[in-house]
Amino acid sequence: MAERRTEDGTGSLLVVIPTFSECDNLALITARVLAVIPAAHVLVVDDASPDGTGALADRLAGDDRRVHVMHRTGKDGLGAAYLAGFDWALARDYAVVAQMDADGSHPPEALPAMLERLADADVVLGSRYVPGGTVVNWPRHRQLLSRGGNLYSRLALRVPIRDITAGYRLFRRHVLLELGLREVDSQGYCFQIDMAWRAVQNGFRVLEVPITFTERERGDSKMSGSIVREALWRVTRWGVRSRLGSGERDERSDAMSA
Ligand SMILES: Nc1nc2c(ncn2[C@@H]2O[C@H](COP(=O)(O)OP(=O)(O)OP(=O)(O)O)[C@@H](O)[C@H]2O)c(=O)[nH]1
Ligand SMILES: [Mg+2]
Repeated sequence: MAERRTEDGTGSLLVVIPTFSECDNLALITARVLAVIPAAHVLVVDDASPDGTGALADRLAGDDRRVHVMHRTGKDGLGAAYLAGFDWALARDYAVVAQMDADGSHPPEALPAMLERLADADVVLGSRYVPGGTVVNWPRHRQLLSRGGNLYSRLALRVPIRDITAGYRLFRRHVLLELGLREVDSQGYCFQIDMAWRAVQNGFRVLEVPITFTERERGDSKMSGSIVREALWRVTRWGVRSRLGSGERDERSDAMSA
C-alpha cells in the first residue's frame, strides 16, 4: 500500500467516481486520473448502469489494480453513491478522498494544484466561480441555474463559498470521519451543498481552487427538475432553521419527496 502515497506527501489518495451510464466516458477519465497521479487509486461506484458501465469498470479493474469497483443494485442518486464510496474509503487507509464526475467536466489535471492547497485546508473545492475558474460549453440555462443556485445558497446559509455546488472536491480523511455521514440524505447536487455546509459548520477549513469546468461531450445528463426542487427546499429550510437558531439538521422526519 505504500505506493499510494502522493508525491507531495499529502498521503494516499482515492478518487471516487460515481457512474450511471457513463460507458463512453469512464475509461478516459480513469486513465487521465492515473496519468496525473500514478500513485492514486480510483473507486468507481456504479448503480447498475443499463449501458454496461459496471462491466467496463470491472474490465478496467482487471487491467489495473489501482482501479476498484463498487456495484450497487440500482439508481439511488449521487449522494447515496458518494456516501457508499466514502464508507469504502474509510474502511481502508486512504488519507485523502477525492470526488469527481465521470463525464470529464472535472479536469483530473487540476488534482496536483488541489492537493497542494490541501496542505492549508481540510476540504478543497475545484471551483468555477473564483478568479481563474471558468465554465466551457455550458448552455445559458445551465449557467443561470448554477449561478442562481450558488447565490441563493450563499445568501440563505450565509457561507462564504463561491461554488458551493461544486462536485469536484478533496476531503481529508478526518473530515469524512467527523461530519456525521449517517445523517446526510441529500440526493442530487444538494448533496454537495449539504456536505460543504456541514464542513463549514464543523469549523473545517474549506478552500477553493479555480478549475476549468467543461460540459460533458458524451452521454446523458442526470440533472432533473426534482434534483433542483430538492436543493431549493432543503437549502431554504436549513437557512430558516439556522436563522431561528435551532441549528437543527436532522432530516429523518422530512416527509418531502423531491
Ligand atoms: N452511481 C451513481 N452515479 C450517478 C447517479 N446520478 C448521477 N451520477 C453520476 O454523477 C456524476 C454527475 O452526474 P451528471 O449527469 O454529470 O450531472 P451534472 O454534472 O449535474 O449534469 P451534466 O454534466 O449536464 O450531465 C456523473 O458521473 C454521473 O454518472 C446515480 O444515481 N448513481
Ligand atoms: Mg456532469
